[in-house]
Amino acid sequence: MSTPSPRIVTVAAAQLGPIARGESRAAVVARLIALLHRAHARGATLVVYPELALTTFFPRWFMADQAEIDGFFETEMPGPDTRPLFREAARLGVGFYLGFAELTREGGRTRRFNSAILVDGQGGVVGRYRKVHLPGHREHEPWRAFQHLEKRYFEPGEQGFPVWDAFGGRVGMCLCNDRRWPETYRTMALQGAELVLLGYNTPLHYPPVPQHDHLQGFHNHLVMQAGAYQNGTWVVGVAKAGREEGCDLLGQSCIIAPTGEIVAQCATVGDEVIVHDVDLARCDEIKRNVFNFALHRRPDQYAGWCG
Ligand code: ING
Repeated sequence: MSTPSPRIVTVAAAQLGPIARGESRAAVVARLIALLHRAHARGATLVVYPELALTTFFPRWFMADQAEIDGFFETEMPGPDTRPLFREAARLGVGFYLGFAELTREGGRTRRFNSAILVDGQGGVVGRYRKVHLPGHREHEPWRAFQHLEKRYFEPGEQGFPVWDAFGGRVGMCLCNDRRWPETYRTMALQGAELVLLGYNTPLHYPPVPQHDHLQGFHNHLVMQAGAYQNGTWVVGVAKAGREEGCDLLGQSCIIAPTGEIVAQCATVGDEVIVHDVDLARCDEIKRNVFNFALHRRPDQYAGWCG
C-alpha cells in the first residue's frame, strides 16, 4: 500500500497551572503569551490552551449574584484583555485554541456558554465551539467539598461538533467532559476529523464517587486514547492543572497519535509546554484500514445511533 506524503503541523500543548480567583485577565494573558513564545521557539505553529483558560475554574463555587458570575465571562473575543494574545500570535504566525466563558446577546436574550475558539496563524477566527456535555449539577449542593455548577452557569451547546479545514487538515474542537463521550469523536470523525483539540479542568476528587478519585488519570487518558484510535485522529488534551483555590486539578496534558499512543505528555502540574510534529497523513493508517468506516462500519445495525 502506498504511503501518503507527510502533512506535518507542529502542535504545542500549553498546560496552565492554577489561576487564582483574583488573578487579572492581563496577568493570565501574560502567562499565555509566555507559553506562546516557548512553543514558537520550539517550532510550533498551533498552540492548544486549556478549557476556561482566562480565569480560575469558577463553577467550583455557588454564587448568587449574576454580576459576580458574569465577571468570569468574556463579552468580546478578542476583547481588550485578549487582543495582545491575538496580536502576538499573528505576529509570530502561530494559531491557537483557547477555552473561555462566552457571554453573548443572541435572539434578544443573554446567552452564556463554556466555549473554545480556534484562531489561524494570521489571527483569523476559524471557528467557535460551545460545550455540548455539561457535567455537574444546577443547584447548590453543600455536601460537596466543592461545587461543579456548569449546568447552572452555562447553557449546553446546540451547534454540535463542527470540523473545519485548517492547518492543512480537518480540525475539530471539544471541551473537557465531551472527551468522555464516544459520540464526540465519532461525530467529528464522520466529518473527516484528523486533529481533535480539547482543554480540560478535571478535579482529582469526584464527590459523587470518591472511590474513583485514584482513577482520574487513568480515565483521562483512557477516553482520549480510545477516541483517537477508534476514529483515526490525533487528539491534543490540555489541562488547567495543580492546586487551584484549594482544589487539586489533574495535569497529564498530552498529544495522542491516531494509533492511540501518547507521543508527548506534561510532567508537571504547572505552566508547561510540550510539542510534537503531528503528521496528519498518519490518520490514514487507521482510517483506511482497521477503522475504515465505508468498508467495515455497520450503522444499519446500530439502533438508536443517529450517526
Ligand atoms: N470537568 C470534569 C471532566 O469531565 C468530571 C468533570 C470530573 C466528570 C471527573 C467526571 C469525573 O473532566 C469538566 N470541566 O468537565
